[in-house]
Amino acid sequence: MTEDAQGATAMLADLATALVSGDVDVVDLTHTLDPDFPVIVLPPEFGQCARFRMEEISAYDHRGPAWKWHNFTCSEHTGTHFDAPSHWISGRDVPNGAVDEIAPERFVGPVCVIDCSEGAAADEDFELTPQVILDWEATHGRIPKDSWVLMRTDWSRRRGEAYLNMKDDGPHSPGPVPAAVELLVHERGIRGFGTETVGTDAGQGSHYTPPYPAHHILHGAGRYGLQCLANLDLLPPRGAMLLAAPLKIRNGTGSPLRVLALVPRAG
Ligand code: 23J
Ligand code: MN
Repeated sequence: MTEDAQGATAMLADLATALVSGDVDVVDLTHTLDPDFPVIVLPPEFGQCARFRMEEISAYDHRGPAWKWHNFTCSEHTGTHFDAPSHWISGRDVPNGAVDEIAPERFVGPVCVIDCSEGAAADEDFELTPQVILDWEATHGRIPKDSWVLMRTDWSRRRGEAYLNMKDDGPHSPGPVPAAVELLVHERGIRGFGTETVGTDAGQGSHYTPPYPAHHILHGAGRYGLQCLANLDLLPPRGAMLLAAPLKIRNGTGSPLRVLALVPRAG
């Protein structure tokens, strides 16, 4: 073995030890998939996303005496889910832009968490601006290239109608302004951007230029999205490792998934 390979082997052994001892926690950032979990609602002239549905095939009964199992249906964009570049027109020609084409090493990587929970509590249309990012960096250091950036809002604690927060003029929820996504993608070179809300964009994101700037800019640059995340309050601002591997759906534009974070124990 080379010295590098020995070092990497030792590092993985240390990780295994840390996982067993609890020095590294595994934190689940995923909502439970069930029919009540809200899905995005678009204006009525557009096609709509399906909620999660489950039907019993058998339950240790005449349909299958020793086994229980279900069929389920949902959208690629139902529940806690991954957005691939091919989801958006700006990313339609991005190489390896569908979930089945993305290289597996892209599914494991470092993560930064920008806490916008106070702002979002005060203003349901709270905007993540470049200044919020620069303020975060002044405290925590520059966002490393190829990391995930997650916007914490505590929106995941909302239930029922309050989650989509639909008003006469459409949904209201926090999200990034175009210049913030430009900064993250083109100046910091992030891998992807994730939120606790139903989209990577603000509820009113259709009114920006370009419309839905997170989708447009991220996917146009071959970057990824994560939505409907939970438990972001359990993550440190930096230093955690994100595991987010979508289902391998041929030509899939996204997928529900289990999102996990490896988090060093505090203190
Ligand atoms: C389609 C159109 C607009 C949006 C979305 C989907 C999502 O948020 C999504 O789940 O990717 S904003
Ligand atoms: Mn999506």
